This record gives sequence, C-alpha cells and structure tokens, in this order.
Amino acid sequence: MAGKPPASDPVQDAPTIGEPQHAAAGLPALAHTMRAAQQQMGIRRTALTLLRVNQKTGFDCPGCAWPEDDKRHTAEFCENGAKAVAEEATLRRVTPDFFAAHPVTDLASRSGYWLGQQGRLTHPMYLAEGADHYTPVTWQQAFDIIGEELTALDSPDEAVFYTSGRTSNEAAFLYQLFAREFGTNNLPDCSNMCHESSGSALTETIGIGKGSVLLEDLHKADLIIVAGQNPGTNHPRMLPALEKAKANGAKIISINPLPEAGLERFKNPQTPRGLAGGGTALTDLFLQVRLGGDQALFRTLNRLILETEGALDEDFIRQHTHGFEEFATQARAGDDWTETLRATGLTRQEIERALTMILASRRTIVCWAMGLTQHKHAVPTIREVVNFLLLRGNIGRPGAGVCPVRGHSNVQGDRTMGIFERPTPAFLDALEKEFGFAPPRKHGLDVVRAIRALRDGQAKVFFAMGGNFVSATPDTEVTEAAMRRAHLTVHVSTKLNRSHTITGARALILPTLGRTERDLQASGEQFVTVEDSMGMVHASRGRLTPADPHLLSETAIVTRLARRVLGPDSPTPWEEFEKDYATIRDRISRVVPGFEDFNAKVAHPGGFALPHAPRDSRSFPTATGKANFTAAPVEYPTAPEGRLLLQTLRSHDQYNTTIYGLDDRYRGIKNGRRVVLVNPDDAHRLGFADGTYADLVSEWTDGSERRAPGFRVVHYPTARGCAAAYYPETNVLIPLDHTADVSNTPAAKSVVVRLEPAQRD
Ligand SMILES: Nc1nc2c(c(=O)[nH]1)N[C@H]1C(S)=C(S)[C@@H](COP(=O)(O)OP(=O)(O)OC[C@H]3O[C@@H](n4cnc5c(=O)[nH]c(N)nc54)[C@H](O)[C@@H]3O)O[C@H]1N2
Ligand SMILES: Nc1nc2c(c(=O)[nH]1)N[C@H]1C(S)=C(S)[C@@H](COP(=O)(O)OP(=O)(O)OC[C@H]3O[C@@H](n4cnc5c(=O)[nH]c(N)nc54)[C@H](O)[C@@H]3O)O[C@H]1N2
Ligand SMILES: [Mo]
Repeated sequence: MAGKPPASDPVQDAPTIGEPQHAAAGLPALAHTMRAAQQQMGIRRTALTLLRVNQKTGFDCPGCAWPEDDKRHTAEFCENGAKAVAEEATLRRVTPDFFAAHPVTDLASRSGYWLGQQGRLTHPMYLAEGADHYTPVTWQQAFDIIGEELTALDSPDEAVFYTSGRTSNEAAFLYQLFAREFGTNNLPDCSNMCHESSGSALTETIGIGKGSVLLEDLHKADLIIVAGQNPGTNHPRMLPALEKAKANGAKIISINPLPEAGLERFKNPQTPRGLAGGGTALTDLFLQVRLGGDQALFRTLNRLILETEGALDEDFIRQHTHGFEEFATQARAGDDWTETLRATGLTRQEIERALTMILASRRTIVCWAMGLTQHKHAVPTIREVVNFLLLRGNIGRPGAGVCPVRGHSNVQGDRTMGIFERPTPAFLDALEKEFGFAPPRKHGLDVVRAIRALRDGQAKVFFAMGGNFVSATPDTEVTEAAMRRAHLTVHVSTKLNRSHTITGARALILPTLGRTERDLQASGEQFVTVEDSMGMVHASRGRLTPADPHLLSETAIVTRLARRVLGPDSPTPWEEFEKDYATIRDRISRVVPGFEDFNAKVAHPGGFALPHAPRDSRSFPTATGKANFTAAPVEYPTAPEGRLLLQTLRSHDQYNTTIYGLDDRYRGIKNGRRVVLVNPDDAHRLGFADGTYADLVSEWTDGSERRAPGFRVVHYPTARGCAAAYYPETNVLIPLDHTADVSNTPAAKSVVVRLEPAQRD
C-alpha cells in the first residue's frame, strides 16, 4: 500500500543537524529511492515504473535534462529521478471531493509540501468570482471560460502564456503556435529564471545558446571544471559520467562556495565497488569561491594564460575568433591580485594550482548551472568562461567545450520549439510560411516583465503550461498581489501547488497527463519527444494507466483551446494534430532547423543529435561570423559590514518548488527547511551560536527591506561572508527588480542580508 499524505500542516519544521557527508549515492541512495517510491506508488508499481525510466522504449525521466548514455543500465535512474517519477506516478488523488472539503482560503494557508503530497489532480476545476471553493466543470466549460476571457481582451498582449520545462516538443510547438496565432509573443518560461544568462552569453559569443559538448566529450576530457552546480543532488546521472572521465585520466576542478558531497566522491550504485566500497574521488582541486566571484576568477586565469608563453591556441584564435586584441589588452591590465583575492576569497596559491592543471590539459570542458546564471553579472561571467575556453581552442573539438547543464527535462526543447518571448525573425518567417498567418513581431514579456504587467493591470489573463509560477518567482508578496489582479488564471498541472491558491478573479485548474502515462488518441497510442541538455532529441512513451480517465494530454488541451479561441477561421488543422502527433512532427520538421525528417529520425532508438555549428564544424553563426571574445569590466557582489551574501538554493529533497521531504541528507540536515548555513567565523562575529534562530532581512539600495522569519542558524563550511538557504522559502527576500543585466534572470544567488535574532513564540 502507498502511504498516506501528511495529516498535519504546517508540517513541523524542526531541523536537526548532523555532519555533512563527503560522498554521494551508494547504498543509502538506493534505500532512499525505494522508500520514497514505495510510499507513493506501492511495491508493484515501483518496480514496473522505475525499470522504464530512460530506457530506449520507455519514458524520459521528468527529473533533470542530463542525457542518457548509449549503453543503458537496467536501472537508468537516480535517487532524485526516482523521487520525481514517484511524485507523478503516486496513487494518491486530489478529487472534486477534496476541493469540496478544502476552501481555497484553507489551501492558501497550507505549505507547498502539504499541497504537493495530496496527490494527482483528476478533474478540471473552476473557481468562480467571489467563490471560496473550486468546483468541477467539464472540459468544454473550461475552454469556454478561457475563450470568453481571451476574446474580451483589448489586445492579445494582455494575455500571458507561461511554460515550465517539462512540456514535450509537440505540446510546446502547438502552444507557441496558438499564442502567436492568437496574436502575442508573451511566452515567458522557466528558462527566464534559469539558464537565460547562459543563452544570452552563448548566443552572442558562439552564435548558439546551447552547450557544445556531447556525453562522449565528457568521457574524453583531460580537465572538467564544474562551476556553480551541485550535480549530486540536481543531476545525479552526471556523476557516472564524471567517474568515467576520471577513469580515463581526467582531472576535475570544482568551483563552489559549498563543499558539495556529490563532487567530492561518488559511490556508483551500478557497480559493486560503488555500492560496498569507497567509490571514486571526483574533485582534484576545490576552489571555495565567494558568491559571485567567478568572473574575477576566470578573468585572472585568463590573464595568467595570456602571460604564459605558448599557452594560447594561436591558430584557432586567428582563424575562428574576433575581438582577441581588445580582450587581451583589458585582461593584461587587470593584474591586481588584491582585487582578485577579495572578489574570490581564494589564495594566490589555489589559483596558481588551477592554472597548472589548466595548462596541462589539452581538452577542457566547463560545466555550470545556477551558481553562475543567477547573479547580476551572470552574463559577463559566462562570457568570461567562453573567453577562457577560446584562448586555448577548447570549443569545437572532441573532449572540449561549454556545458551549461540544464534543469527541467525538456526546457531546452521547449525553447527550440519557439517558447521564447523574443523569437528570431527567421523563426517567425518559417512559421508564417508554414501556417499562412502573420505572427506578431513585437517582443513579448519574460517572467519578470509579465509579473510587472500583471501588477500594473496591463496583463489580465495568465495561463500556465505547468510549473508553479507564484512560488518559483521572486518577491513573493508583490507577485501574489499581481496574480490576484488578473481576471483569469489558468494552470495546466499534474499536482496541486500554491499557484492554484493565489488566483485571479476567476481561476481554472486543468489536470493533465504526466510523462509516465499512456497517451491514447484517435489514431492510437502516441509518443512525444524531448531534447536533453546536449541537444539529443528522442522519443518518450508513457506506459502507466493515466491517473484518471478525465485527464487530457497537454497536446490535446492546446488543440481544444485553440479551436475554441481561434474558431473555424484558423488555418491550422488543430483536430488532426490532436489525433496524430506525427502530423505535428511533420510541421516541426518544416519550421525548426535540424528537425528535417523528424518522424524518421526519431524512430531511431536513442534518437538523434541536433546540429550545432560550433561543435560540428567550428563555424560560429554570430554577428561577426566568428567566435567573439568579449571584454567587460570585472564585477562582483559585496556585502556591507555585518551583512552576508545569501544564495537561495535547492535541498536534496525537493524539485524546485515541489518538496519531496524535509531532509537534505548530503548536507547533514534533517526534518526542516528553515535553515540558514553560515560560516562559523561569520556566525561568531555576528553573535549567532549554532542552533539559535534568526530572521533573514534583505536590504536594498532603495532603502527597502524584506523579511523571512525564523531560520535555524547552522554553522557550515561555506565560503566566508556567504550564506545559503533554500528556495522557495527565501523568494520573499528578492525584489522583482534584482535581476541579471541583459538576461533579466532574478539574481537568486546574491542577496545581501542581515541576521536578526528571531522572535520565537
Ligand atoms: N533533484 C532535483 N533535481 C533538479 C532540480 C531540483 O530542484 N531537484 N532542479 C532542476 C533545475 S530546474 C535546475 S535549473 C537545476 C539546478 O541545479 P543547480 O544549479 O545545481 O541547483 P542549485 O541548488 O541552485 O545549486 C547551485 C549550486 O551552485 C553553487 N553556487 C551558488 N552560487 C555560486 C557562485 O556564485 N559561484 C559558484 N561557483 N557556485 C555557486 C551552490 O553552492 C550550489 O552548489 O537542477 C535541476 N535538477
Ligand atoms: N530563489 C530562487 N528562485 C528560483 C530558483 C532558485 O535557484 N532560487 N530557480 C529557478 C529555476 S532554475 C527554475 S527552472 C524555476 C522553476 O519554476 P517552475 O518550473 O515554474 O516550477 P516547478 O516547481 O518546477 O513546477 C512544479 C509544478 O509543475 C507541475 N507539473 C509537474 N509535471 C508536470 C507536467 O508534466 N505537466 C504539467 N502541465 N505540469 C507539471 C506540477 O503541478 C508542479 O506543482 O524556479 C526558479 N526560481
Ligand atoms: Mo531551472
């Protein structure tokens, strides 16, 4: 039997603290996997489901976007992938009876953890204006309500269509097509909060906003630098790739304010040695950088490379790059060690050790995630990483390149399919040619701008294809007030979350199929496709019986919505698309470059690689036609005396805003999420003993303050001057306007806070 959801809420948040661990996975991970899965799914379903994860004939894991190795194991999943699957394949249900028993005001007082633990949504539910209960409606009624509100708008730009990154290529392609046929480019997505900084920096410098390595490149690298990423928790299937690289002789440098267990040592549960033995040591050099010190670090490394005789790949620089002289002049001028040491918190010896390893490597890869993208100066930081790789010709040859490690399992594919508020003219031209309508050309709203538009009454309908918008976005109070101003909020969701409880005047919840479930349409059983972090596209087939017979697939929801809203005048064969997803892929093959013969190519087990000009042929589709060096001033965040720089990050027991449990095993934290990790020296200086409680108060240059109350202070070996606490609890601290330059991504990894003794009752 599957266990019951937690009865009490607020769930007792009473953290207990043990020792942080120094290795990831191994037997304990396997035990946690099975326990988590069986609580939600029972024993039989656990076995049936977990064996199909990431198999060539199975479904794509809804966990992360890490690619699959071509030689699959029987169990091609990790602890956290299993948790993601169990969340979806749970036997618990949220039925109309549940909504009858729980008014929205009650649901809004519950924790995100409690909401998520209630189970899968089963019926379309409607919250009428002024009502306090969601009541069941038919699908047709739901589409009529949305149709009424959308057609009543003064302009299509008063509607916002958000996407989280789990949506399949097919559904995403139709969703953007619908939004554009309706007349708007307001297509913000989770990427705006995630790897937008990577996309911005890479498009400008190498001409394509995606990583340039394949999995086999990791296996061939001499040196892998992992900066601002915690793969042990967030991309556990990356660890076997790092292990293989090490076995082939690679060295690993990790750059992180926190010593993360998964980067220290990996005990591979697929091997006897990993299960029972000591596992593999991964990191050869740990650079405990201060938050936001990465640009300064890479700039200094670049200067040192420039100063080393014979270190440059001069042929590559001459043939393939632009802007070298300007960059080199600027980098050489910045020979101020004091500044570098202040920005990075590192010693000169540490940086010189890194340099030795870098110079010894002929093939270098830099991997990164949110630790680099969520800063005010994230875009210049990532550009500096590109400078670093260009200097030694580390782009466009085996075993070398840029590797932004994506989050949501199809976030990269959604963008490829046109989920973007700033589509290229070429994409819109192709859409126009294929579908015979004139798509809007004006840029739409990204996440932060959409919140402002809702706040200011300029956007009136908010539609979300997945995700948990109010919890994932910054400035919780401002965002929630903005949502409440909407005329209508609609969420296509698998599970209940806070966004369903903070609504516009009217609200709808549209329940949908997950990855694990069979998708049956008029022409038979359908599969969908996804693109992983390395540009590999492959099929995903769910096999479980849907959580409820009322569910529609995301694809079906979009086609029916489009028919209702656009009416018979739409030139698009929406009905055909719903019957047979292969007809959608035919259209994609004519609109999106790299998808020619899509249906044929995706029939190949394991899928196909999308073209990537820099990787494939060292050609760079940038404005200059070359890979661009960029010269930007070095920036880094600082905190005034008595303050700390706070990063907001993930625990081991969560998937973004979905909380699986209250433990963060690798960091030694149990049974609580309201913790703040502070370096013991800082804590002593500020007068906070381990185990005392503090309010986190963020301070902004406009004089405003924001407070997150009641965090247990944990003395933890993070970099000096820095602190860490979990998101989404800390999103209240981050103002809407605190974003990265260029990419406009909320700067969730550098928040200036002071600690105040908490008023505990
Ligand atoms: N189980 C699980 N898997 C997930 C997710 C999840 O929530 N749970 N989320 C998915 C998503 S959408 C994403 S985007 C990814 C996120 O994957 P990560 O980016 O690994 O996630 P975060 O927890 O935000 O961790 C950021 C890491 O960067 C470090 N860091 C923070 N600031 C800095 C800095 O200034 N410099 C450096 N060098 N390091 C820094 C932190 O200490 C931490 O190790 O994971 C995906 N996979
Ligand atoms: N402070 C701070 N804020 C952050 C971050 C941070 O590091 N710090 N990270 C940012 C990042 S990287 C990201 S990507 C965003 C995440 O932002 P989102 O993607 O908006 O949030 P999630 O928590 O992943 O969304 C979870 C919800 O998705 C729904 N869901 C799950 N599977 C499916 C499905 O198959 N179909 C549909 N339709 N719905 C489904 C469920 O209802 C679930 O409640 O948060 C960002 N916010
Ligand atoms: Mo993300």
